[in-house]
Amino acid sequence: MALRFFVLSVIFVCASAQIFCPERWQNYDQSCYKLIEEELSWDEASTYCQENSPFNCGHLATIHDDLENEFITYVVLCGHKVRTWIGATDRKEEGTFTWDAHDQELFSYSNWKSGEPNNAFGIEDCVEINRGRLGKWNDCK
Ligand SMILES: [Ca+2]
Ligand SMILES: [Ca+2]
Repeated sequence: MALRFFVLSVIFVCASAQIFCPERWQNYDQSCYKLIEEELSWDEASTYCQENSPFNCGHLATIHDDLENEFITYVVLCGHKVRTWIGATDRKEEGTFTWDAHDQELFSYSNWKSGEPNNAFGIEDCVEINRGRLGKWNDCK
């Protein structure tokens, strides 16, 4: 049975120039972020983010460098500190992680916990943040 975690959602703002995030969303770089505290599977979380963003361009959080990882870690800690999905998955090809959905973004950064990703029991294809250590990633189901 799939574990159900809270979701960290990111929305990409479609317009360039200055970014004004909606109320209760947080701005970082060119994006707006919001921690969604619902118990959802990774698939449900992905769908939720796509269907519940103000500009219809939301998706699970993607992370591209240490500073962004720190920002996301901080956003998650403002919630109830439960397990939280990010948008990475290796569903298409085992061991090759990519970002969810309409992401042409390269998977060029990762912050795995020591020993991860381990694809435990051969079924771990989605990624959570803050597992074991702050800011660290784990593949899970
Ligand atoms: Ca896997
Ligand atoms: Ca794992």
